[in-house]
Amino acid sequence: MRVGIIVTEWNNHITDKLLQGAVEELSTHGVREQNISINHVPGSFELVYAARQMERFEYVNAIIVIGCVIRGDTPHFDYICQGVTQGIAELNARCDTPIIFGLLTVNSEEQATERAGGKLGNKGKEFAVTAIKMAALAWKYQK
Ligand code: DLZ
Repeated sequence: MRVGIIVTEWNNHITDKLLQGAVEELSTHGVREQNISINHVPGSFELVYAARQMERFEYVNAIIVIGCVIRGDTPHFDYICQGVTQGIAELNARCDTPIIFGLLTVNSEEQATERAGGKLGNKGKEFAVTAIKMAALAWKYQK
């Protein structure tokens, strides 16, 4: 199994931990390190384009996009969250490769930390398990 991961530089103190959790979980389930392709993008808004390019040009069985958007004082939060959510949903409806939505949308730094290896665990591990399950589903329906 080959898994692509796209991860943001924005809030990298959080996204690096999610990435680490995802990679560890994938290797626990037998995905080899050389079969995990990792790409970085500046921010969450860029995840959709990168996922589309990866879907088109790289052979992977599932793609995980990882980002973290923290609510601020401007409407930017809502625009980014909406853009990424809609963009990834549209790609999933159109493409053959499942794309896993690993975007934390949180109100505070504290909420992000809790989900990136803190008291609520590491969501990166959940993204990895979802990727494996969806890759298996995609394999089942391959024509
Ligand atoms: C501009 C911006 C802001 C305000 N906040 C975040 C954030 O919390 N998380 C994130 O991943 N990216 C943020 N960005 C950057 C945008 O996603 C994007 O990179 C820029 O608008 C350039 O397209």
